[in-house]
Amino acid sequence: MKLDFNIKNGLALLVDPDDGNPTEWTMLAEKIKGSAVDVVLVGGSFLYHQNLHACLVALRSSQKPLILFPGSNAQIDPAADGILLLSLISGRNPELLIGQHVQAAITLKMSGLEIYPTGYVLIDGGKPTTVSYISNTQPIPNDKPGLAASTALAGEQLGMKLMYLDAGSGAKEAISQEVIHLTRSFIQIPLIVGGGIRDKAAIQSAWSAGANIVVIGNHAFENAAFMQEILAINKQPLFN
Ligand code: 1GP
Repeated sequence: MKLDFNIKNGLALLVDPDDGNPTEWTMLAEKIKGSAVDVVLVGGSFLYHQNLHACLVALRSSQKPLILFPGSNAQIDPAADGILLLSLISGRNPELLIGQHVQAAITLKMSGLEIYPTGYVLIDGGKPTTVSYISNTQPIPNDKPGLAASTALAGEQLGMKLMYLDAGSGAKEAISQEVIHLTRSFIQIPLIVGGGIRDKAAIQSAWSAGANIVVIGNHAFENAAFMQEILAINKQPLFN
């Protein structure tokens, strides 16, 4: 299942394989089927259980594209449809710019996964997140839209096919409209935005600033009412 990320008002649900079990993921897949969710991202910056494969197998019945969002080259599994091949371009850690990719290249080629080369830009979301700790990088300050947008532009010029602005899982503050808007005006490629999004207003705000796809993780799993809202969200009146 190949995914066109260049959609309007797209929604991605991020599933962390460290949370849940096959029964729960199967129930989740049933809920996602036919819902407003366009794509399911699976992965995490640090996984301490070996649940990735079981999670993907259980989520398959959702009939949505399953795309790996890997924290490391250990998170490659052909049971997915594709992988965001992330290069952490806001950081200066060579392992996450090219090192892990070299390690994974042959495995990825053999996997048959659809590869989506993705510029990954961390923006400060008001508190340290697992991803900033694990990646050993500094996020870009949220009040420096020019720096974020220039970083994304450099990624596009280097040939990346998608751009992901992330405040990190559980961020206190979602990425500002200014950052999203300026980045959108600098680049042509599809823009994914996530981190700390906790209500419909924040989703709409990211869409109207130019995000193609908004990623919802933590809060949907902490708050059943929000999960229901996302699954049933009516995107039509929100079109720009
Ligand atoms: C994190 O963008 C994702 O990488 C989602 O973040 O869990 O805060 O929704 P949340």
